[in-house]
Amino acid sequence: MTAETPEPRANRLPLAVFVGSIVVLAVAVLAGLAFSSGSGDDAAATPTVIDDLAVTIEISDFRFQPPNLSVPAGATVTWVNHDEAPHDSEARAGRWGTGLLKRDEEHSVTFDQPGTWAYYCTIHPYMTATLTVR
Ligand SMILES: [Cu+2]
Repeated sequence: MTAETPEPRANRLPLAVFVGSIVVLAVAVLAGLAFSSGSGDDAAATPTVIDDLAVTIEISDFRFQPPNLSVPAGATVTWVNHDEAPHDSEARAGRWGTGLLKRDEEHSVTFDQPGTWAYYCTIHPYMTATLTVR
């Protein structure tokens, strides 16, 4: 009566499927978090003020770093993509863009005129950032 009998094999399969589903769900949630962390207010972050005339913006983990950058007029800004995924940087106003950057590719743009540029990745539009030329 109290003796435990091993479950027949056939009854274990649904448990494996259940556990497998939990794992898949957990991965999906984590992936969702990763995506949500790459969206939203990056462009509104506190500006990183740089005085150099040569500045690099790293694209990594689906983010532009720094996401809000201020540079002096005449600065050359270089975007470098460190992700496996391709990215680009395109001004919302459409005046400039880096073109498609595959992993480890880079593109430089020189900004002579003051202004504030909102830009984003056209492949992943939730990747947003701001560049101010002062
Ligand atoms: Cu992208």
